Amino acid sequence: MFSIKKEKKAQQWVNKKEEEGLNNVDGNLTGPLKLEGKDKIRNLLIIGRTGGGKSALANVLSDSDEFEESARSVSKTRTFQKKEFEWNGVKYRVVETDKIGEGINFMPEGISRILFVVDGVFTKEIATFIFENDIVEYTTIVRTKFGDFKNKDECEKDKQLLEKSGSIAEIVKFCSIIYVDNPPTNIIFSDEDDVEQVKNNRKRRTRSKTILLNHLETVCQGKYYN
Ligand SMILES: Nc1nc2c(ncn2[C@@H]2O[C@H](COP(=O)(O)OP(=O)(O)O)[C@@H](O)[C@H]2O)c(=O)[nH]1
Ligand SMILES: [Mg+2]
Repeated sequence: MFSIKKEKKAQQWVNKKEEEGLNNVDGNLTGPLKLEGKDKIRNLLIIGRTGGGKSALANVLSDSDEFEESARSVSKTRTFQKKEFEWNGVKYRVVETDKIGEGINFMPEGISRILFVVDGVFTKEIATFIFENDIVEYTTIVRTKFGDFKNKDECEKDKQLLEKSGSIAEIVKFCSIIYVDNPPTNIIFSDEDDVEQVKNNRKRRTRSKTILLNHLETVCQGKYYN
């Protein structure tokens, strides 16, 4: 639950940001960014519940199938798995982990961005986790399995609903939210329909990748978590 103390902390944080004059453009904080060289690797830490789509997202970003995706209920996420890739001449390292603390230890250069995968309802627990760990500024909420991800109006409607939802509203206002859909491409073909389905799913993944990396290009400017 969101305690009064937490809400106070949240409010203080918001006040501080407003005093600093940081504006909230399209959900992204713009502030005095410390620009780093292009060679500096940007670490992306993917966190979120089991089955939310962390491995799928890691594969989509790094154009691979090395992260094991599973529709089964038992977690397939290894405690820590990483892969490097490049986008528009910038190097990234994507890391999937269950434990945020471990992720930090494995990345000496620090974390450029935390990708918090949310595949359904944005709960108070998620908001509390983000506040408790003081990661509001470094977090992008990646809403996976969002069928209408290509439709700007639908994404905007969802965002507006979240911004009106009580104690999680402030978090939503200050974290960026990106909508994607990364449907499975590891289906065992039974017929022609499956072949078509996978073709289409690949296209959706490519589109999701572009949306997310365009966003990361603007927010990962050497702003590190630690
Ligand atoms: N339709 C759809 N399915 C997804 C999406 N992301 C993941 N999945 C599927 O959801 C299941 C769990 O995904 P996985 O990446 O293994 O979750 P993890 O436990 O968080 O690593 C797999 O069957 C994925 O193919 C998505 O954005 N859309
Ligand atoms: Mg996984």
